Amino acid sequence: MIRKSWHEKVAYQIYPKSFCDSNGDGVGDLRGVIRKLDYLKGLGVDIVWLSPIYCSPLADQGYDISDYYSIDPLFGTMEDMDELLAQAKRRDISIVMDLVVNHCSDEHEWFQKACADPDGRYGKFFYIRDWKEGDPLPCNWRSYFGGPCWEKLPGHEDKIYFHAFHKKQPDLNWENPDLREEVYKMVNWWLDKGLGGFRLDAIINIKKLLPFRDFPADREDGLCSIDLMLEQANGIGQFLGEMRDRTFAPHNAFTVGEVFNEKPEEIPDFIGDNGYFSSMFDFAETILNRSIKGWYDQAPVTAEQYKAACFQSQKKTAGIGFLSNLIENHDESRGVCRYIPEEDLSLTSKKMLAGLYFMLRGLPWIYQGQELGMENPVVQDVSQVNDISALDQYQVALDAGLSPAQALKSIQMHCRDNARTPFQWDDSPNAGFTDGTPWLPVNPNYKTLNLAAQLDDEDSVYNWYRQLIQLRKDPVWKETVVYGELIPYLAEQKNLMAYYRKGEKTLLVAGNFQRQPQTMALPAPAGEVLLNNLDSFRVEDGQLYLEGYQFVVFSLEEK
Ligand code: TEU
Repeated sequence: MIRKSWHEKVAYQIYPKSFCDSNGDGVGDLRGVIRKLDYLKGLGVDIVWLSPIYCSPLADQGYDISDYYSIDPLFGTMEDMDELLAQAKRRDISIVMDLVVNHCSDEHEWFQKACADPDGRYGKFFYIRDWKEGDPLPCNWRSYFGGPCWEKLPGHEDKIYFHAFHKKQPDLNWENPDLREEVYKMVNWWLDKGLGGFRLDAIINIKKLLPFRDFPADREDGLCSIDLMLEQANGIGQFLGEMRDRTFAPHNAFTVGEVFNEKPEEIPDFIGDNGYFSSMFDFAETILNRSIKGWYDQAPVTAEQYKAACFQSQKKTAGIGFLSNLIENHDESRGVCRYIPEEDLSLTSKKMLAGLYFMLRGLPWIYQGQELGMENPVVQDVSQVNDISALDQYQVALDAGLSPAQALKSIQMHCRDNARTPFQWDDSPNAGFTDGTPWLPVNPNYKTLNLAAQLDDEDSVYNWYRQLIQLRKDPVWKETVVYGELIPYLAEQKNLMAYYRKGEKTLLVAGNFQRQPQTMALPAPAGEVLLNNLDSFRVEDGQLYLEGYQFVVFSLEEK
């Protein structure tokens, strides 16, 4: 595996709408991000991914782009963006944007022109089919946000178009070279401007199984999961390889793919030395216990499952490339609420989870607020829900026979609003996020859980993340933390997640993923303790005593 400079970095995701509002309209903006660059630098961040800030009707919070070349006035201006790029560069921070090219907005000029003339140039940018009332749809795939993937083409009674996500997100036809050229032109335009690279949204969906066809229905609605078509659609590499060669590679851009459902044999093609992307997110933990029936049927993740998923991901990418490791993002619940049982949520358990994923081999990502240990808010009523995906899943739960109270409970864990509540800067009104009314309510726990309270507290989650980052960058340990081989240790021992990192030196990383204490046999005498989320480090007869949720990283003395 060829070593690349970004391997040593630490990456951070900003959800601009909820990060920092500079003008009091209740929505975070680019000037807010600029204002907080020193904060990010102080934390130790090198790469920042901005969720979409392009012009958008915000049907899916900016993942429905109506103009790829403009900034939505809600977030600022192109001058603000240029200043952000310049200011970030000054601090040696690289800015990465979302590249949302599986679909655009139905308000994008391309789609408007396609509606005006479906047989013309722009009609071929989309998947448009003839259809009349009573005909079967070209396929019975269920869109990610519910309902069929087909919608009537505005202005045409006899035509429909395909959308894998919301009906306001028509899919772009990647089979059409003319469309691909437009995409590459746009990508190069941004990279020429000085953008560091892209996070590739929903990219696995750009290759469709054609001709469209039905699969057996998996719910009462007669539709089937779109995952079935992803499994069978081959040949995405032609598009991704072409995009890399025409855009990312000549610019030496950093890219991270949002890739679910990758086929194991394709991993080298995706993230090998000359992969389509620099890296891709590891969603193996994210998708644990997903159910075809919907969110209401999804069981909580156990420590054993979490450990097995991490080790499996590590195994399949060892020696090939770097995964991007995460515990949460703007689509998921807060990791500390997802992977730690509610009754065990504490400073100690939050730090353990942070340590366990951060020390894995790969590029560590921090989602805004994660470094404070931010938690899911408790949704009291469905009328408070903003996320279109959660609203759909609420209905799915009702349709399955759950009561409204049960349905509400069922969407609480996976509602995408969970991680989208405003960043908690301090204990002033609205957590210091805005002087106006925040677009999504601030989590009421901000009075005690906020950055200002954590900055100078050396025991805080924030300072724990700083320690993790410092260790990754420490000249003595860097090679081992970044490149050391990951070898599971005592993988069979229940609720113990431990692994070696073997590089120039040997480290042992261990977390007691349960409330009860347990002991761990040491393979060799412990050397220097580099991280410990508690004070004690007790070894007796070659056994390390670990308190509940204790997490330690230490070197092993060479035998
Ligand atoms: O997500 C794509 C995607 O596959 C997700 O819908 C995922 O299956 C789900 O969120 C898991 O809970 C991306 C963006 O991250 C998301 O915010 C967008 O809504 C979506 O693409 C459409 O652009």
